[in-house]
Amino acid sequence: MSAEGTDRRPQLGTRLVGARWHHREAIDSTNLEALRLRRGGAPAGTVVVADTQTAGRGRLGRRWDDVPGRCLLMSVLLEAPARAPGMLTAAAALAAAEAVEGLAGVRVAIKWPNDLLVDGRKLAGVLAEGPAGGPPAVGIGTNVNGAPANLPPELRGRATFISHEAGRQLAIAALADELAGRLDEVYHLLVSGQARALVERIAERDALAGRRVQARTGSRTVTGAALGWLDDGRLLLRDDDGREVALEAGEVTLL
Ligand code: BT5
Repeated sequence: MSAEGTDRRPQLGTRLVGARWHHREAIDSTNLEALRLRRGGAPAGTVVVADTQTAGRGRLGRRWDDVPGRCLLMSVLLEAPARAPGMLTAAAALAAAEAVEGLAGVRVAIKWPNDLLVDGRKLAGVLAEGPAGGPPAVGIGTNVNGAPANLPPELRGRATFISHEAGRQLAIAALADELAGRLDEVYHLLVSGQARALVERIAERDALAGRRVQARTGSRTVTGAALGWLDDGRLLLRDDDGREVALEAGEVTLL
């Protein structure tokens, strides 16, 4: 594959995603690599996939771990900052959930704002990041062929893999292509003003709606019932005093 990456859109049947496709054996972070490529002139739709990351990134400075060669670690440069940044994360989470369901037949729940869960265990996470106000890289890490025991001890009780759930291995390259195709489709919905349709598909897999939760956002804690996602990516809650609260960012725990 050339250093400039290959245009795989004809093969993938996509409009944007896959405009350049880069594979790295090992890299610090596919998000960081995608943003470096952007600074070197890479176009929107550029994809970076790696076999392993040496400094995989989660939110708020947290780590993303992988088992080399057994996880899909993928980042995509998108075109423009979304008016509702949370929706880029939502779009990527939906694309990943639908890709896993389509290829592996495993039912996946989406937990606001960025987690994919199977029976409460984390299968994948999404991190959108980029220069302030600028177009972002959207990174998706998915555990594919392995078992929780392959991960660091502190994650074993909280994580799972597609193969562990499906009872069979999945070709990581096939999952990458499927995810690229689905992301292209949902991103198009987002930029063409159809966020409602996207949120309806998330609602079918919402891990929180109707559940009692505690949400922490900044220094604030809200306890109440999760009502669901809004069209701009915020989470709507009804707190214990009966007030509706919409959260832009934060951590949610099921009570
Ligand atoms: C996320 O953050 O879930 C975002 C993960 C994004 C990873 C992708 S991989 C491709 C791209 N390049 C990057 O460098 N990052 C993106 P957060 O919600 O903050 O969750 C992080 C937490 O998930 C950690 O603190 C661990 O508890 C847990 N975790 C880490 N690795 C995991 C794994 N492989 N499976 C399940 N849970 C994991």
